Amino acid sequence: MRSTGTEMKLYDGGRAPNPRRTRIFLAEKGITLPMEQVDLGALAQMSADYAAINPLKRVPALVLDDGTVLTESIAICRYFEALKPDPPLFGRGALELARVEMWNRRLELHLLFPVSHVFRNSHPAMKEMEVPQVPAWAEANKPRIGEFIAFLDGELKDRPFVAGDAFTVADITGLVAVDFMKPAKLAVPDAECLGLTMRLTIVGCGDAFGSGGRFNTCFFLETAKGTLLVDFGASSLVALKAHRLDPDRIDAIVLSHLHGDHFGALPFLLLDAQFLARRERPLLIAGPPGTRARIDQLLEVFFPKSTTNKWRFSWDVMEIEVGRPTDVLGHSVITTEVLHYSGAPSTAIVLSDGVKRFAYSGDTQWVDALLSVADGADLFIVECFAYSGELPGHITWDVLKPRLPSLRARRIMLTHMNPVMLAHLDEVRAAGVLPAEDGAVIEI
Ligand SMILES: N[C@@H](CCC(=O)N[C@@H](CS)C(=O)NCC(=O)O)C(=O)O
Repeated sequence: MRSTGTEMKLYDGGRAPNPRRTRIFLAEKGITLPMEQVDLGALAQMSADYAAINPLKRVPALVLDDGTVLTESIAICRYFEALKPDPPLFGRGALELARVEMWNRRLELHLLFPVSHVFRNSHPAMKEMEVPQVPAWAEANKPRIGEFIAFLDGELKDRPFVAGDAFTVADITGLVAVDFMKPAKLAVPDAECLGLTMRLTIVGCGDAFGSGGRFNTCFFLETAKGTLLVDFGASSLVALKAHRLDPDRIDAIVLSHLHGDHFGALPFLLLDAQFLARRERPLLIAGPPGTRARIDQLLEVFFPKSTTNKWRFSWDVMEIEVGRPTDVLGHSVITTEVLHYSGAPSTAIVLSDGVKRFAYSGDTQWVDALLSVADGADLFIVECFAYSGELPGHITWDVLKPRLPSLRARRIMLTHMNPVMLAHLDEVRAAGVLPAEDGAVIEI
């Protein structure tokens, strides 16, 4: 199969289980790729454009640089396993390879597929994708799922991972299948037990100037407890909509600092919620001391008298005291002051849902406090505005690179890059660091 594309791209399907398998696999490998969302809710997989890429009209699909198209989530995973064998996720050596294959197939045949049959044959939203829906087939699969889960539970008593001592693709299939039980309305084990607690979508990772066509900073975090954004720069409302992320899903926004490229779209979000989206749910905005006054100024500059609006939904501002652990809708947030002038304290943020830890430098020049911000983080996103030399208020690759070994985070990702820095992403990857990409989705 071939398409006319010229740049490697993954056609992704958001929460759907098979695209998720591939994304989690890529995240474990430390591989980032340009992605395009195929909106299954809008049946975009059925469009003529997408059918030209995958005539089977399913996601995921990977288009290689030469236009070759690979489909089937596990085939795509195998492709990347061959290109980047470490860490080995399909096992190594005859016995391990076979064991991983056995468990992956068991988890597909006895868990993922039955859960999918239940979902596709019973959920009203699937009417147009599963034709005809056969409710009796959904019912027939339900007891099989319970039996297999009980069997799996017994197996997992003596070892940490499904196929042995190491995390493999079989664990990814299991994790995605169990997570898929929720929309299928099957009783799910506690999300925190599954370690599936935080998912990041990069809405924007650009600098203030839109370098590389990237949107301003905005990280979209979904946890078992809610949907939180970190920063909301001037282009972030447009970016959310471009990525088909519904602003109404946002429970809270946490701001690192009060520069336009990190909080400038708040008036547009609030007015969109008021007049277009007709939001009813409350919204919490948390930021450094001074946030309330600066949001009011912003509202008045862009939309005079908007501060006197009679809001149809409640929105509150919480000013986070620097250095004091603060609860934001069940998440623990702790900020650290960094070095970047913004008329109020500029901060780095550590946000945890109790299981996973997300850390972000905010905008800053290098300060040693970033070592403790990164310490123990599952993902540390650090700004790296420029490539060479030293700069006031921002980190450069020259400054960051020698410090990478002392950053004790599971994964490190660069953001907020200017055009020169963006031209050196190969060097970043070679150093084992992920470059952020707008639209990338990462299971933390
Ligand atoms: N075996 C394929 C299955 C792909 C598949 O069924 N994808 C679903 C999302 S999980 C899909 O595209 N569904 C759209 C539809 O059924 O119309 C794989 O592993 O990639």
